[in-house]
Amino acid sequence: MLNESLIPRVPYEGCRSSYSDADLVLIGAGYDGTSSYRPGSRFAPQAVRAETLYSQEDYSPYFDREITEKAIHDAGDLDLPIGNKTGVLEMIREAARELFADRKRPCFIGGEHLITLPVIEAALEKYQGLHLLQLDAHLDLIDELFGDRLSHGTVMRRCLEMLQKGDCLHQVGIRSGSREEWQFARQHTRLFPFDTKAFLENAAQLQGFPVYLTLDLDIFDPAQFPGTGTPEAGGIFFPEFIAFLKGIAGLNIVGCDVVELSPKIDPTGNSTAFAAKVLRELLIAI
Ligand SMILES: [Mn+2]
Repeated sequence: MLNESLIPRVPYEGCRSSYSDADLVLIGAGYDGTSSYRPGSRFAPQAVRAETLYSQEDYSPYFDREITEKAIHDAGDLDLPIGNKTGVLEMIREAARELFADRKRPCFIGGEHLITLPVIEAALEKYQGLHLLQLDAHLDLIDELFGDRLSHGTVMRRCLEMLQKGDCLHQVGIRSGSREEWQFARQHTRLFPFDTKAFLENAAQLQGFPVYLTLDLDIFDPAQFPGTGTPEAGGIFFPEFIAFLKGIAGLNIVGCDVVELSPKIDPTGNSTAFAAKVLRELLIAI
């Protein structure tokens, strides 16, 4: 156990709420140590802030709301011991514990998808009956990837083991995975492949439950979002994402993360700008 606070209390430049006043706390977890194809998501938190997050319009015409109406504190980035996976996961878990204990709703900026695992561990200590809502191109249900049980390809399998009940993991927009993973998902999770429509028809069932939203940006079609480590053709487009956010507006979202932006893969910067807008609309919507 670490005794000192892990959450940087000096607000990032441009952020308007103090930590004590904040409902939502934005925090970077730039780890990409298990990325199997193209790494680089460790650079995402800084890229999102530096290039776009604080230069966008405050007003969202989709929600008729300004981001300044939300009490959001940007705590900067965790100083992760990159290269030490156990240490990275432990630090993220402790930071998440601290945020949940302080009654904050964390929004982690990845990093790769493995960063979700320690956050879910911490969330389960706080919230009984937690539902995990995953937007992703990939199932992430492999038991071992390259002999490793802890990777961005196994992360939802590990989360599922902690959730213990398959009807608590909702996998939305999925369009990739091995036959074994798909068979496993059909038996053990609530699977809504290819788009968000079927999930939204059932979203009311989550009313009253604490819900954690994990957004793997590779759910989006690579035509608009190429800057990710494992792109998959056939993804959703931005207007569908806005409809999804409207569809979950009544749910009790207790925390979220946005993962798998790899900014240097898209040197135009468009993917980073896209991710920043996604993040802004998400923060305004929840
Ligand atoms: Mn994923």
